[in-house]
Amino acid sequence: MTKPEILMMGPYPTWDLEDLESNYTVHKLWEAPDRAAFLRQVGDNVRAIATRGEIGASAELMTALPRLEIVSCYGVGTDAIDLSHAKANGIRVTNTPNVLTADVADIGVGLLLAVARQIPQADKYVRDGRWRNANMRLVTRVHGKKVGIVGMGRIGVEVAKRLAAFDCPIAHFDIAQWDDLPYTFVPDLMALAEQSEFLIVTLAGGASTQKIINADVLQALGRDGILINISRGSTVDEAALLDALEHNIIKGAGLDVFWNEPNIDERFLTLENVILQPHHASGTVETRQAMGKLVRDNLAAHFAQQPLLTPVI
Ligand code: 8YV
Repeated sequence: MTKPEILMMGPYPTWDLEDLESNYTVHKLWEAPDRAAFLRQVGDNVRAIATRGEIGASAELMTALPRLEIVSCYGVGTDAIDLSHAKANGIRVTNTPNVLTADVADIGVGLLLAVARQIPQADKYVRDGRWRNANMRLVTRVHGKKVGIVGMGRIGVEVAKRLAAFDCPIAHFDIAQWDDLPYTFVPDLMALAEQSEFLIVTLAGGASTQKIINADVLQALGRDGILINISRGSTVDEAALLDALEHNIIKGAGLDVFWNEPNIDERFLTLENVILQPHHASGTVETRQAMGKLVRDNLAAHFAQQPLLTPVI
């Protein structure tokens, strides 16, 4: 039997690639020197796309694949996939929810601790031999501080659980109010920023949340405030954030995500009050194995005409 042909948008770990290559004919778009020519060459036979959260799949790409049946996304965020095009053309879409939630929440808390307690700076302080001459400057406490969570989905709830254990009062803002949560709902983002010492963004990306963290929100968070972003770069107005960090409008930021990844704005690189992560919140061996398995299981279910495990549409 001939193997179904799939288009991979970006690299996956070897354990996934080996498995995919034994079940499918895999076309690696990221390795093609001329993307358009490659798509003209293989596009007619491609029945599935295996993509990643931050790469997605555009309408233009899907249109170049006339036999496309399914887009399987290695990631929970589907904001970079043109879902309305997929829906209109009967293309199924799957993602990898749940398996990465706890890891992303862990990094949210880790970044907060790293920024407030200046853990990377302290490490450098010891390595540079400066400890021998003087004690390090004092840093900011985390436990007991007021936390505002922007976006109370699966990841927001896990961040809240963790910081509640740090005795932090938790408040949150979201488009919809969840009545069954034991945290204060604040229906106005500006009010949440004003009352919070730490603001943690866990929203989904997309047009409705684009630049929701703007200059006014950062001003409201204030000079003692810390911003953590583990959502999408698009949720933050990056020019406003850089200005806020450069002029001490806020105290600091911990960022896993950016506009224009991986070629981030170089102004971040010279700032002392920001901790940077390479979009790696779900990047543990355990979680990436579970994400890859879910991508593969969704594809296998589709080609066996079984129900999809985690359908988006
Ligand atoms: C992954 C993500 O880093 O889940 C998402 O939406 O963006 C991340 O977990 C990414 O999809 C892996 O390439």
